[in-house]
Amino acid sequence: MTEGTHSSQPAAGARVLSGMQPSGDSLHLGNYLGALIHWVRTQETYDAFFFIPDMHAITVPQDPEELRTRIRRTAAQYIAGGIDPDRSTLFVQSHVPEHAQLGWIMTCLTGMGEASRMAQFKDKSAKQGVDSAGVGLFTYPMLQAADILLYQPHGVPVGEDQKQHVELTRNLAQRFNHRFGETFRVPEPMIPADGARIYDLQNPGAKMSKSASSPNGVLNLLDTDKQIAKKIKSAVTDDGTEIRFDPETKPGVSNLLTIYSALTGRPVAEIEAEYQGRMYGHLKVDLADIAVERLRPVRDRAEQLLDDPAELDALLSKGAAKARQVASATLAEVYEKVGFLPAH
Ligand code: ATP
Ligand code: LTN
Repeated sequence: MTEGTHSSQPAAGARVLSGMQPSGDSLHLGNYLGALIHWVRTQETYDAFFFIPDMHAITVPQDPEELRTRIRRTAAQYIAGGIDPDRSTLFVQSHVPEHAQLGWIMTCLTGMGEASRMAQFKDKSAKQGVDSAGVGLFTYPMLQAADILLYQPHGVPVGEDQKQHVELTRNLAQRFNHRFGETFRVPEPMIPADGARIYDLQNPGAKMSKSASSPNGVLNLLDTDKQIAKKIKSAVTDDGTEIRFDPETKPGVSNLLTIYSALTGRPVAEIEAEYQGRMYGHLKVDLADIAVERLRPVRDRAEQLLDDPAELDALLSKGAAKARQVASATLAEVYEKVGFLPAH
């Protein structure tokens, strides 16, 4: 993870925090290569907190049983993808009530104008019509600011699409500090410079997303070997035959090269050189093998964890207890600063 436009690398030992919504049955390759593997790397040097923003998930309608399943599935995939619950603090947002409590204070600190400028709200509310969008979708970024500020992190490892929310978080932290006295650390977004942005395999003009129109373009971490191989082999490629990284004229092949490079750690130029004079089919067959081998242990481990939900729940409640220690100290200071009376 290197410098983005205005993100800087926190020092060793610093704290980082991030989360991904439990909005699908499986994370996809974009979540894995664009977020999860970077989180895993941060564990080496930082005091890392990773959580499952289930309260954010209900900003759009959810089926209760399905949501419960998806929270566990997301947790299992965090761990299977390499998050070590002994090293990092892994927890579920709704287990730590301080998120909602600080979220309210952040909401009161935010202007209507600045909230209206949030791109994710504009996109998501446009999909369902602004009048029928829930107010929670509007206040989503303020809850996200609370998620972050409660833990006083130095850095927030996220994809480019979350930069605006981290920017709002910084503004709210500075505003609070200015109004009530120094309280919050102002966190930096940590946006991977090599930020593998993964595109839909069937529609390489759109990012790979849980809400994609066709399931064939989305490679899920929990797909079977057969599904993984099939999706890669039937990926849309471009006119011509040359295997060259050129997102403008060859978005399909470029996406496959990005995935190849991210899965193997080899530079794109080296892969291009290896496939010089060979056909798209060769690249796809090899990449299918690489993806199957790489994702199999992740899926197997996730399934193993999901076979024992009681054990998984116990792990999550241990994480929540650790998280609450930090969150409750921050919230107590905030309550005192805004002028609330002590409860006892
Ligand atoms: P949705 O379709 O519901 O918006 P999503 O699949 O786009 O969901 P998010 O939950 O918004 O995923 O994102 C979780 C994390 O994964 C974020 O840090 C985001 O930057 C990263 N991410 C999501 N999609 C991609 C992608 N296609 N390529 C790289 N990173 C991605
Ligand atoms: N909005 C983020 C999920 C999220 C998050 C956070 C990420 C909620 N709270 C706090 C980092 C820090 C998303 O959609 N990926």
